[in-house]
Amino acid sequence: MKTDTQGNGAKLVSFQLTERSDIMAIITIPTQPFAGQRPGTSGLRKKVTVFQQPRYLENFVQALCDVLNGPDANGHPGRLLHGQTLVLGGDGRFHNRAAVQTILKLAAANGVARVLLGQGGILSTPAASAVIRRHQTFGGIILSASHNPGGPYGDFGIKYNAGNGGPANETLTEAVYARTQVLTQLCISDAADIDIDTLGMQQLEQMQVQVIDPVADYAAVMRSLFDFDLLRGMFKKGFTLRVDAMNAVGGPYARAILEAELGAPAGTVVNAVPLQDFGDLHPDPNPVNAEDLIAHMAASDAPDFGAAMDGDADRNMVVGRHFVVSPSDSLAVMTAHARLIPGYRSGLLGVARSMPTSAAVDRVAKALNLSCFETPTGWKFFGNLLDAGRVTLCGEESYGTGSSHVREKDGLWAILFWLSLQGATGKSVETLVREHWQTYGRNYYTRHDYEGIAVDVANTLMADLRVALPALPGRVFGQRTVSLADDFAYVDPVDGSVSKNQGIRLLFDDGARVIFRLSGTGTEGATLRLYLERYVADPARQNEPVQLALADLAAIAEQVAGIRVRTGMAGPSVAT
Ligand code: VG1
Ligand code: CO
Repeated sequence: MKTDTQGNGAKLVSFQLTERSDIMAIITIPTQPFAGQRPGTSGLRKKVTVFQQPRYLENFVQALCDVLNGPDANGHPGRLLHGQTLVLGGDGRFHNRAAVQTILKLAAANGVARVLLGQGGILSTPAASAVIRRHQTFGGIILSASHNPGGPYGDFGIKYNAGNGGPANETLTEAVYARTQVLTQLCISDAADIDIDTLGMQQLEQMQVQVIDPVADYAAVMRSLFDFDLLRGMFKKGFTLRVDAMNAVGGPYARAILEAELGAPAGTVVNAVPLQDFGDLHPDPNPVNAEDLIAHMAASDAPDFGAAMDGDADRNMVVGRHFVVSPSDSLAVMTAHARLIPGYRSGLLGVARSMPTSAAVDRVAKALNLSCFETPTGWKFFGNLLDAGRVTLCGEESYGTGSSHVREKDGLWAILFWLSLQGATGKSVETLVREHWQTYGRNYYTRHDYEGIAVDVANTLMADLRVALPALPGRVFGQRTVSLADDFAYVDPVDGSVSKNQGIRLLFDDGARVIFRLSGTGTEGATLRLYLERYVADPARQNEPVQLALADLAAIAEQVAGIRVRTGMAGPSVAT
């Protein structure tokens, strides 16, 4: 051990064995805080060009390591991360490979003993969660901006998942943010890049890097939940499926499980090779972005079942022949039939949905006598409920469903679930949903996104709504009366933590809802999300086009918030 100062200002605090200048060493480098490194709904997401700034990624990861290392008894830097194992991988988007190398060098310098790295730096978000859980690691770092566009001018992202496999809670993400704002130095190895493509063990400083098959652990979890023989039998009998992986990370997982293991014909998974820029597709699986899949499912020779996943393979869209399933309905149908699936044969502990997700699942929960929780948007809020054994299935309106098998939403899991439902009942996607509506009623549902709004316009709109809230209850709009108007706040039933300002909701006396919320995943301007929902019990009135069925609620939203006047937009940029 020796202390020295290098020409670039970096301070050499230790190096190994000899004093040869090419030997790898752990060095400290002075740094300065970057503003705005606060994680949003799901991690820190910024333009690639922002992440490419020298020390931008380094600062965030150093802050994370500092927080994870914790203070010792005297308030000095602690060593909680020392000797621990972390999982590392990402969705393969542009900058993924460079970021992996940087993070490995920081991890090695900050005491991490071992990293389980997905081969090529690849791990889908649910697979990363599965690896953390199966190998009982300290936690993991996931590199993804999920459904955001990729490529050199697209987005990049990073988030930390804890030892339960789930996204860090707000206490931790806030602590990391606070640390980024006072950081003065980085501790990093100056070793050469390692080979991230060859399976097996390598050494980086004192740290072992184990390059692992990104699919193996995840596939093992799927095998434990679903009846693979039943699914194999379906394909043998000619069942047809089209999975659009949108040139994103889900491709290799879907190919390995659906085609190689379950015998679906080659070509069942399309856009199956992950590309750094997603081949210019927007890997957000909704009917607008996955229009090619929608077109195939509307053709005369449509497959029996269609599905798509997003950039990091945690989202799913379920499509039948000529029939698109809303994510909120998907959660409700899955809940109603869960016992048909081996992994859920003994029943569910409870269910949870994010606040803007439709209340369709609430009706199923009531009928099955299950507890049903309403959480803020973002998967991190399901973690405590899952860990405490209070819920088994969770879902969000944004094409996300998942269960206690991991602590992330899971796109391919949802596809296997729906495939299994069709195999077990012999019914089509459309029949399953229509029968569901007949039994439970239909919750017409849509989300209108107003993208690229000026941040101050969006903030003023929300602030004005907050001011208007107290006068809204009792106000009559056409046939409806407002029964409740508030800014959603959540008290976590497990740890009592409080999350405020989670979206403005107007509840009406007929069960309809209008919700306003600002997105927390974008990287440019603000996105206003308007969520509209209306309940119809009468089967004779369940076949209206969705936008038509909700037009009167959209008009109420406009009357209350003045979105068009404020934004100058004639309508939403996306309505799904
Ligand atoms: C969006 C969705 C939210 C989801 C989040 C992360 O957040 O609305 O339901 O959990 O993305 O999904 P926001 O704050 O933009 O509304 V993913 O697949 O992008 O990690
Ligand atoms: Co995602």
